[in-house]
Amino acid sequence: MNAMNDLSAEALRIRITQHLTYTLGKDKPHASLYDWRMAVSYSVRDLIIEPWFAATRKTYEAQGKRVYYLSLEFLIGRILGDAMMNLGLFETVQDVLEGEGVSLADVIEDEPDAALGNGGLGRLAACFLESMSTLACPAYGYGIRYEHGLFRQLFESGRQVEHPEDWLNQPHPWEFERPEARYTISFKGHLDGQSVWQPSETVYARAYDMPVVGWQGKWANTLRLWGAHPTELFDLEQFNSGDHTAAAAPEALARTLSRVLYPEDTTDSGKELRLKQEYFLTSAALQDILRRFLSEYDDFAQLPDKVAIQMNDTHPALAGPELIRLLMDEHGLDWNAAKRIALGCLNYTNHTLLPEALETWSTWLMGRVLPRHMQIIEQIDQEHRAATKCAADLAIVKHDQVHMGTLAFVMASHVNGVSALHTDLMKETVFSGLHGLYPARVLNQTNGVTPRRWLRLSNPALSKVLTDTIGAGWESDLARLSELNTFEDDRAVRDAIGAAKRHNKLALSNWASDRLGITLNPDAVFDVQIKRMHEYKRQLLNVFETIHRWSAIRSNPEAGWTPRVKIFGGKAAPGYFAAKEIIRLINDVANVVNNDPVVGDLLKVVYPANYNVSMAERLIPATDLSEQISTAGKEASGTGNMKFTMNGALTIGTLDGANVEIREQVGAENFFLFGMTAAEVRDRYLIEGHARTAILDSPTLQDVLQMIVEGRFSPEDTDRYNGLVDATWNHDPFLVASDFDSYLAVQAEVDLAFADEDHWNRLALRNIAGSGYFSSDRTIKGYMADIWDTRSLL
Ligand code: 26R
Repeated sequence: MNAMNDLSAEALRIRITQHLTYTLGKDKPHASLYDWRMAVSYSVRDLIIEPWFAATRKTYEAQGKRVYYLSLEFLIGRILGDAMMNLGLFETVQDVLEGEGVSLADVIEDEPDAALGNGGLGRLAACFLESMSTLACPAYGYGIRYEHGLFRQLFESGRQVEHPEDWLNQPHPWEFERPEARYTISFKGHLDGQSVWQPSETVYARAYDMPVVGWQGKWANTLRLWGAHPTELFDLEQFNSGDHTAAAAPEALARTLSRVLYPEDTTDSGKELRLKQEYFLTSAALQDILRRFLSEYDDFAQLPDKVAIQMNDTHPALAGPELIRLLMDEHGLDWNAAKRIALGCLNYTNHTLLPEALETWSTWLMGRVLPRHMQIIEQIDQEHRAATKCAADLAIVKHDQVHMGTLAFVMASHVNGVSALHTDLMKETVFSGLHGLYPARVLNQTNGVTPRRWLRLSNPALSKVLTDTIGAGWESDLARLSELNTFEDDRAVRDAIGAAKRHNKLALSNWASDRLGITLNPDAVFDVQIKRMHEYKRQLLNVFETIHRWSAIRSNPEAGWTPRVKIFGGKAAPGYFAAKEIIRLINDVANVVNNDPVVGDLLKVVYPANYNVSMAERLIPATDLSEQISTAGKEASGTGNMKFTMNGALTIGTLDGANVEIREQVGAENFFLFGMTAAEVRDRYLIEGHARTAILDSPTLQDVLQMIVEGRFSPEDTDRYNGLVDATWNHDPFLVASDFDSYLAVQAEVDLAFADEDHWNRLALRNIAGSGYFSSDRTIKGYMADIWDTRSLL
C-alpha cells in the first residue's frame, strides 16, 4: 500500500482549506471552481514533494546513471486526476469535496489540457515519463515550455479553423519556476580564426520543473521545460525617448522562441524559428546535464557511464554537435575525446519513415544560425565517410542539405524503431545503407502506453471488473491481464465486461447530447477513429465506407442492420489542404446522414471538434470498434491502437505498425484484419493506374464516388469535392481504392459478430487479456536493459 493512504480526509480537508485561504486568498463562500481546483492541485502537489526529494537523494547516493529524454513535444494532458490516482488519493479527495458541496468531476474538468505536442510522438513521451517514475528509473524529461500549445480546433460550416490555445493564461499549479537554473543560448554571428564562435544573438533558457509521480507515489522524476527570456530587458534610452514599442523589441524577439508549438506533424517545415527552437532545447538540456555531472564527478571520460541521452526523433539531433562543442569549446577536451564521449551518451528513436517528415536543413541556414555547429557537422560527416568508405548518398551533408536522420544515426550508440514491423522496414528501406555500415546499431522497442492513465483512471468501470476478477495489482504488472483468459467461459465475467462497456457508452451518449446535441443509440457499434488527420491514416477509407453504409441502409432499411455510431476526432496541420478537405467531407456527410429520417438510429456520424488527450480518455473506454486502417508500412507504430485494446475494443485494422503485434498478442481470430500487407503495398505502387483499376473493379466504390461528385453531401456547392474524387481516381497515394472492398467485407463481419452480444464480450475479454504487452512499463524496461544500461532504484 502506499504512503498517502493514511492521510485522513480531515487532514486533507485542512490542507485544501489552507491553500484556499493562504495561497488563493479566498474565503470558502466566495471560492470559484477555479479556486477549488487550484487549492486541490496545490494540496496534491504538496504530497509529491517528499517522494520527489527522496528520489533525488537516492539517485545522488547511488551515483547511478541518469536518463535524459529530449523531446520537442510532451503531450501530457490534464495532471490532477493522474496525480491523485497515482498517490491513491482519489476517494479521499472526493470525500472532502463532497463535504464542501463541490463536484470532483467538475474540478477535474476545469483543468486545461497541457497540449505541448501534436500527436503520437508527444503522447509517447508523456507515457514514458510516467513509466520511468513508476519503475524508479532516475530520469529527466527535457522540453520547451510553450506558452501556446497545439491550436484549438473549431469547425465553421464543417471546415477546420485554428484558434490560439492559451493554457498559461492562468497560473500553472504544477510547475516550479527556477530563476537560478538559467543558461545562455547563442545564435548566429561568425567564427573567429579557426573556430571560435562569436555569436551575435543570445537568449536565456530558464527552467520550469514539474514533478512526475509514479504509481503509488513511490518515486517522482522531473519534467524540466525551458522558457525563453531576453538577455537584455529593454533599451531604456529608446524607451525614455518615447519609442516604447521599439524599446521592447528585444524582449519580444527572445520570447517568441518558446511562444508556440509547431503544429506540423506532416512536413519538415523548414522554418528558421523551428531550427532555433530545436537548438534552444538541445543546448539548454546539455548545459544542464554537464553542470549536474560536474557537481558530482570531474572526469568527462565517465560521462557515458552516468548519462544516457535519448533523442526523440531527429528534432533534438543537434545534441551530437552541441555536446562535442560544449566539451571542446567550454571544457577544453580534444576532438577525438569529445566525439567519443558524445557518441557514448546519445541514442536516437525514429518515429516515421515518411519521406516528407524526415528533417533536413539547408547548409546555408544551418551555417547562418549555428556556424560552429555547421563546422562540427562537416567534420563528423568527413570522418563518417572516411571510416565507412560509404556511397555518396549516405553522407550527412548532400546537395547542400543537412540530413538530420543521418546525423542522428551516425552520432548514436543505439538507434531504435517503435514496432517490430517499423524496425524491419527501417533496416530494409530508409536506413538500409546506414544499417549496413553500422550493423549493431538498430534495434526495436515496441511502443507502449501507461495503463494508469489509459485504463485505471479513464475506465474505472472496467478497472473494477478486472480487480474483482484477477485481483489487485495489474496496474503495475499488466502482463497479469492474461489471467483473464481463464475466465473466458465464465458468463458472469463476460457480462461484467459487457456491462462496463455499456456504462461507458451511456456516459459518452450523455456527453454527446450535452455537448453536440446529438443522441447516440447505446445498442449501436461505437466505431471510433481518433488520431491526427493524415492521408496515410486513411480517414477517407472510413468516410467512403460510411457513405456506402448510408446508401445501403436507405435502399433497404428493413434488412436487419446492426446500428453504428461512427465517431471521428482529430486535427489537421493548418497548411495541409488534403487533410482539411477530408475533415470537411466528414462533416458534410454527418450533416446529411444525421438528418436522414430513413436511416434514423441505424447510423450516426459524430465529429466533435478539438480532439485532445482528455477527449481520448472519454472516447476510448466507450469504444467497441477501433479503426487502425493506415496503408501498411506507413504507420510506424500507433499507440491509440494499444489504448483501445486495453479497454476491450476490437480492432479493425491493417498489418501496419504495432497492429501486427496486437493481433499476435490477442489472437488472430479476435482481430478484424483486412487490406494489403506492406510488401503488397510496395508492389501495388508499381502498377500504373492502380486506383482506376481498383475503382473499375468495385461497383460499390464507383457508387460512393458518384454520390460525392453529384454533390449529395454538398448540394449548395456540387463541385466542392471534384478535386478529392479526381485525386482518388488518378493518384490515390495511400491506396484507399485498392483496399476498399477488403475493408467493406470485414466491416460486414463486424456487424455479424456484434449482433451476438455474448460472443462479442468474449472477443473483448480476449483483447483485454492480450493487451498486457502494451504497457509502457514493458517498453521502458526494454530501453533500460538494451539502450540505457540503467537500473531501477527501488
Ligand atoms: C519534421 C517535423 C515537422 C515533424 C515530423 C513528424 C514533427 C513531428 C512529427 C511527428 C511524428 C514523428 C510522430 O508523431 N510519429 C508517430 O510517433 C508515434 C510514437 O512512436 C507512433 O506511434 C506513430 O505511428 C507515429 O506516426
